[in-house]
Amino acid sequence: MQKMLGLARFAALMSSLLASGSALAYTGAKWNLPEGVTEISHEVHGLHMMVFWICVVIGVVVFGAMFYSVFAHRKSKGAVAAKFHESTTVEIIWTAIPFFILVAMAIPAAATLVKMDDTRNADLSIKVTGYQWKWQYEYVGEDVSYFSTLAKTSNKARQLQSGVDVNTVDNYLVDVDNPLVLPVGKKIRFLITSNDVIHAWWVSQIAVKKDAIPGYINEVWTKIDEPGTFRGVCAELCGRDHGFMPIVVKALPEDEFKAWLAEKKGGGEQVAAAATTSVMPAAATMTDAAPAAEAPVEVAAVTPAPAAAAPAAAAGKSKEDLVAHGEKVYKGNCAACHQVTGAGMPPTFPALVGSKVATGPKAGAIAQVLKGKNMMPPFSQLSDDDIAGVLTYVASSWGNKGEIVQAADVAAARK
Ligand code: HEC
Ligand SMILES: [Cu+2]
Repeated sequence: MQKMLGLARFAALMSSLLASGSALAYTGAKWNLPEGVTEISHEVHGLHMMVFWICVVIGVVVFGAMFYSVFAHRKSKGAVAAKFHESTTVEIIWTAIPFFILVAMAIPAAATLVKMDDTRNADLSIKVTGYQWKWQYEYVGEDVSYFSTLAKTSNKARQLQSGVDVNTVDNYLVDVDNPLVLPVGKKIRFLITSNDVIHAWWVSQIAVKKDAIPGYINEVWTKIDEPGTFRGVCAELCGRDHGFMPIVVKALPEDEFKAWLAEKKGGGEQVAAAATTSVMPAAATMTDAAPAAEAPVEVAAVTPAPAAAAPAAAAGKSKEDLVAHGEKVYKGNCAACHQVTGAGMPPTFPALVGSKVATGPKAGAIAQVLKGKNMMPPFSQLSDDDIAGVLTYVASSWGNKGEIVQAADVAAARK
């Protein structure tokens, strides 16, 4: 009877602890993982809370049993320790229970992970390139590309003896000059890479955190539910100014985004071409681009192509233009394996000099670049212009005499 009463009291105590615990967890939301503004971020938050509560229950049960035993079977009450060796039953139980708990946590977690990885059918692709110590954003196929660096106000205040009280600076160290502008309600695919060391692009409210690794392109996606400004930071120690390369994402309603993009195109901050050459200096492998082989992603633009580009595409570019553009694309994307000289590194990476595919019918070369082959990753993330340029460059360099490829040919091959 005494024992029963003790247990009941114990249970009451524990349940009241639990109740106050949950109240604390919710009122103290600022200490918790942010819920974010995407379906995935809600799921991640849900998983986090589920695992948290499982841990709480385990903690309470284990420590409860321990404290209860210490208290109820203390020496002063004349408790005598039981003497036994090995209990198969107990061992099976304490192996099986954690096993099932882990499985129960792994099932929903795996489902969310699979969803996170599915970058197919994106409406817009953004290439994110990390630099020491800034980010570059490239709206794939839109001819819009710019750098995003620490806001001047923060940069000034952070200097030694700047005399500025950092508490007076808005969004100190989490503000930038040019935020990444995105449309809400659209599936956005990020192609994340780096130009120098490993960085990581992390904006927790849109549930994106991915390493930016030179020579690799990591894919991740988001679909933002509501307009707003979301802040993040580089999450991989990348050198002296690692703490000074924040990320700001500004999500706009679709029509405002379109207007912004149109203005950006007109405004012409065209650093895209110049930057292409410096991206991915030593691409040895691009394993993460491989899933695209199973499911080639169409880089569908949110906005229609600008009017100016349409006649050009119809008439086609001159060979000189194609070659000039293609050379940059080649050096940025292909030279790592096929070498600047086109000599390749046989036997693994074939020479493009005299290559039957490169100089043969253009359909073959286009297919090779769009879909990849064996060790060659697909390059469907490049724009039609880039692929047309690079293939024309390859077909007419180093003594090669092949066909000119126009963006329209590539567009047709994507269908
Ligand atoms: C990661 C290394 C790698 C990169 C980067 C790469 N390729 Fe390749 N490429 C290969 C490999 C490997 C093959 C041979 C594939 C096979 O036939 O098994 C190949 C084959 C080719 C061929 C056919 C050659 C032949 O005669 O069989 C062409 C054309 C080609 N690549 C063009 C390109 C272009 C254009 C780019 C840049 C957009 C590029 N490659 C980037 C590895 C690469
Ligand atoms: Cu960094």
